[in-house]
Amino acid sequence: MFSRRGFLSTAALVGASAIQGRVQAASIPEAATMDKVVMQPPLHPTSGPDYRPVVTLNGWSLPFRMNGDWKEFHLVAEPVVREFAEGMKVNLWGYNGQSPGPTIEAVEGDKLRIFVTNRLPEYTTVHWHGMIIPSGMDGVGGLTQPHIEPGKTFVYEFEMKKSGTFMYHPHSDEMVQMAMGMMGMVVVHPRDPNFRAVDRDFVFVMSTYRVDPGTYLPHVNEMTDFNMWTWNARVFPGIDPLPVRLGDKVRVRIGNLSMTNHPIHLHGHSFAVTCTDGGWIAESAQIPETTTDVPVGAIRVFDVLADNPGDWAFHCHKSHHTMNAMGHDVRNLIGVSRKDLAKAVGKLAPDGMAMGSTGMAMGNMEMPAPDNTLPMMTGTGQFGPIEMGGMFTVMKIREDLARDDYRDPGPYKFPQGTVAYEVAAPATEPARHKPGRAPMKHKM
Ligand SMILES: [Cu+2]
Repeated sequence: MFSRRGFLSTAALVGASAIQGRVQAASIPEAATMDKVVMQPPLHPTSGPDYRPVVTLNGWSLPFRMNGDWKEFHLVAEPVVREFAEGMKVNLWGYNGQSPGPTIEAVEGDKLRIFVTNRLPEYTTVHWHGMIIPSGMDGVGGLTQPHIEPGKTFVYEFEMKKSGTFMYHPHSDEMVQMAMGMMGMVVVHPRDPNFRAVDRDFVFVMSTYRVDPGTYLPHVNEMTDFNMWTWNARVFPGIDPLPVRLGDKVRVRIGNLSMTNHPIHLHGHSFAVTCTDGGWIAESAQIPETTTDVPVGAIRVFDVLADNPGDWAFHCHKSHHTMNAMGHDVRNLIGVSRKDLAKAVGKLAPDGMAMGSTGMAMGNMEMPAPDNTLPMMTGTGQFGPIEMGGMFTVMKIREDLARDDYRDPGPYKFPQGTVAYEVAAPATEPARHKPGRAPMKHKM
């Protein structure tokens, strides 16, 4: 790739590498930017060692250039507008046009040089979560480096000592900057392409926001009562599906930079956690699971053999985390007479609606919503309302997907006779078997 450095004399080049490859302003690589919120095709490397690239849910990988034996990236910290799902846009801070920032991909043993330009209204740094790097590259403002003031560019240089999955985020006014969406993932591929090789490799980071209906900015001081539970700053139905070919070995890498844990559950399969931000887990130590808890400030990577075709729900198992904007201060009205309730509500609020007396299923209900928010539960499948939001998407396992095809294959065509079905049943209460023995007497 073209660089100003090409004009420098050999002597200057030798001198440059002698001082640990420190760079001059003239040779800062271009900063790529992204204006789309859908998963970009895998970025196959055109230089440096080969690897099978990952795909980022609703995201992309940052292009790099080779400069000698250094792999150079350029991150720009800046305000961005992120669409959480159609109908809701939020003013966040991120990197290179989106929040979260692009995924950085490298290979074990690579020498990385990462330029960070600060276009925020306050200072920042970048911390490289989980990577084994020199202390002065760790990005803790004040402790290991001066903060990067607005308008300034800093350079981080380190060798990727081990393969695995890592994250990046500021260590500078951290509460505000993370609550504003500043984060991204780092994937370091093994030098040996056959080590734990998979056919498809997905990555995303979880973050949460409180954005009150009708507003456009997260409350950065919120600690617990979030209303937007996101994967890569997207909520269902805005989260990309995971298209997979039947028989593929699939890897899913999940980071958690929210303020609570998320038990992540995949239907129809069992998987094994194979890697954390600390490294690879020996095969003998892996256990079969269908849900894995991803703690705060941690990464869990699972590998699964996609041997069961269909549309498989993939979601956080905390049921409040698969909802969008909702109030949590609502009483349980199940079993309360709807007539009495409507009367009472009518007195207080003539346009009010009594709901909740038979549950809260909202599938066929249309309610006017304020601007810039999302329904609590939403989404439609081929059989009706899905009634989900937040951290929910679908792994779509199909026989006929091409190798690098990550396009949404649409709804699953269920083979005849494989879908749960209704039977004719009498309207009266069916006879129930009563156990023959006498009720137990409790001894106090
Ligand atoms: Cu959750």
